[in-house]
Amino acid sequence: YSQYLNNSYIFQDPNLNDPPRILITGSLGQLGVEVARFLRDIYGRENVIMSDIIKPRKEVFNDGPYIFADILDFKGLQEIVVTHRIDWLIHFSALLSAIGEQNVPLAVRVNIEGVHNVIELAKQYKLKLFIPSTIGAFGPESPRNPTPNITIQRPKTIYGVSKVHAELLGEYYFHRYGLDFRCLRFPGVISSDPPGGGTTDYAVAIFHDVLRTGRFECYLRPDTRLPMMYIKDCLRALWEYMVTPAAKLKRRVYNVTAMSFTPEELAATIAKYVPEIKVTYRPDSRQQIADSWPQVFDDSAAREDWSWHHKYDIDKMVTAMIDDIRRQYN
Ligand code: AKB
Repeated sequence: YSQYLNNSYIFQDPNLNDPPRILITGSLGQLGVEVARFLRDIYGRENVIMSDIIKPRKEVFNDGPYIFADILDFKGLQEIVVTHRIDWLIHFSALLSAIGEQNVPLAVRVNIEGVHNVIELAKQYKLKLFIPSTIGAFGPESPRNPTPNITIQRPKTIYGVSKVHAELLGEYYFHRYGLDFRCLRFPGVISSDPPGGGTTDYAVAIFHDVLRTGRFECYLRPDTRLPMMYIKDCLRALWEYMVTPAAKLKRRVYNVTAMSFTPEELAATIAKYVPEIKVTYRPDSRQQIADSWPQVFDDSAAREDWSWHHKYDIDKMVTAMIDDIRRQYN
């Protein structure tokens, strides 16, 4: 990621001389490991502390600091913030859309009570707080093509409800207490690390299955259009947004995206590079979730206010993913 150090944007990052100490919760999920690697490259290995309640693979320990943190234990979190002199909190702990429906009480605890804890913690210790939101924060009553930054939000999953709750609570703490709350609504994020329990996961699983077996059975209909983004764009969006001076921000919650495609279109693009690919379709309960989500995401506010721009379209993403995964299996 050192290419970003040559990017003119970084010269606007006032944090470089005095790097922030960053805690990432739920850091063993799809985004955590990559975000930690990315921010360690910029701010130094020791300044980015990964945390979770799971015992990680050995390599995670070798890469930099990793600690136990239970987001439901407020006192434990206070201790971590004080002991490790935390300045930024990146809060990834959450049950995603499909898995959340299978265990609603747990999703309420992790996704809602967890947010109560980190938001109060961030207020007490004046931390900059990032909580991701999602296309899943919209529902069937929202305009779907395109879905603007501000519109009706009546999600039908507990995941979506918990994300709207986080958005509103964060905005409230910003207005009421001046909390530096920042939130991006991400589309499906595509990376070679497997996600877990989401509705957009097919767009990752297809690469693993096709490159191993040549086949893929998709749990969504071939014409299900959803917004998506390659991991490198996601990491850059998060960091560029975090270092944007507060004066430039007209809001605290922004839609971001890079592309929109259907399973059929993704399969056709992969077939350019893996011609023997065979995809079949067997929709399951995730279809109903996908049918209630945005098809095309309007992220013009992020593009205007802090110059967000994506670099990966579907073709570039597919070639990058094929390279990433071939390297993993070789
Ligand atoms: C999911 O599918 O649940 C997530 C998301 C779009 O937030 N990947």
